[in-house]
Amino acid sequence: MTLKDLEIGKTAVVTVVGGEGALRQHFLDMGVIPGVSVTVVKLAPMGDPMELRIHGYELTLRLADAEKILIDESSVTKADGKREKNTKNISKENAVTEHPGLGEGGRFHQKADEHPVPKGTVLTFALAGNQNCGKTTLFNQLTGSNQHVGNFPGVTVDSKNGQIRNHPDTLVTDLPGIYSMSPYSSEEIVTREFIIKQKPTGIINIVDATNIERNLYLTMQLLELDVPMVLALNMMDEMRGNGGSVRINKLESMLGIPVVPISAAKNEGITELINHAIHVAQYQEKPSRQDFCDENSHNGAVHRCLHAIMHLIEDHAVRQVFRCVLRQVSLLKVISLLSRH
Ligand SMILES: Nc1nc2c(ncn2[C@@H]2O[C@H](COP(=O)(O)OP(=O)(O)OP(=O)(O)O)[C@@H](O)[C@H]2O)c(=O)[nH]1
Ligand SMILES: [Mg+2]
Repeated sequence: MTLKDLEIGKTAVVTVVGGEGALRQHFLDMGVIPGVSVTVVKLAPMGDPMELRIHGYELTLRLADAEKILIDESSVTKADGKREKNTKNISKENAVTEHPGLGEGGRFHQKADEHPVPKGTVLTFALAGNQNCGKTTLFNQLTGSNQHVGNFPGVTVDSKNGQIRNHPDTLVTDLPGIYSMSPYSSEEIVTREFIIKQKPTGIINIVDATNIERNLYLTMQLLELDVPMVLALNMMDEMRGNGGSVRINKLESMLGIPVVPISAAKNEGITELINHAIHVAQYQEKPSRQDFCDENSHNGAVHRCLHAIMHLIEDHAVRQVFRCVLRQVSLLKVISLLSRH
């Protein structure tokens, strides 16, 4: 049975994620993975696409794509109709948490590694996060603009620049939502190209606090870029409204970057976020962790496997880069020869 055949209001467990190449990767990036429960919320008026609920958020899929996802027929149940919230693992005992102030980020990184940018340099920030996590709402708060905000994914399709209020030497760029650094749609390519090619001085990674697990997939990939980064944990008003809380300190020490709880819609925590973002960019405080491999997990088996594979492919990756450079050099030579004759 495929996801396309699941009736409205029914829930089932995904068994096999089909499709090939970029499409399959896109399914996985969006959280459609074997073992996950998925509920059909509704169909569009013409019957296609279908709106699904997965990991507590809404996802829209074309029927032709849903057909590529197999579900366990015996797992089909009627949904209770309530929106699932990811609050089950959130402890209330840490509702009020202290977290490092400015300059205390040294807890997570070596001061000796800092390379402050020269005074007067324009600090450029990319607003990066999943679709519909509140990037544009935050952009409007930061810059005083009035860009279009909407409660559905894919509202922003191009980048927009603005200066952070009262900080003339800054430029912040609102970007289309992205699930991972392997882009699928053209809007996602805009975001990836901006982050990789424009090399912003800092990244403000917006994470939906009501959907931390799914959002952190992109966070992990952004951390690997080794660019100064702050995590803006948005929608805290909704999280609190659900009776939940987040252990900010723990999250910070696990990720090795400042985490600032905010509500972009209610203008809460924005000044603190700006101060942290400017601080990490100014002092080029890079994330302190990139390797999240736990040496003790499963007696170190996962750690050994991952590092063994990394070791095996490292020379191939270097060779690939070397080949690309050689190809470009030869191309330049041909062009210069042609232009001489
Ligand atoms: N409750 C609550 N809602 C918020 C908050 N921030 C944004 N929203 C709402 O979330 C929805 C999405 O906001 P956008 O700012 O358009 O999100 P986006 O990340 O720019 O979305 P895309 O451009 O589509 O990727 C809107 O309905 C906002 O009003 C917040 O802090 N709390
Ligand atoms: Mg937007």
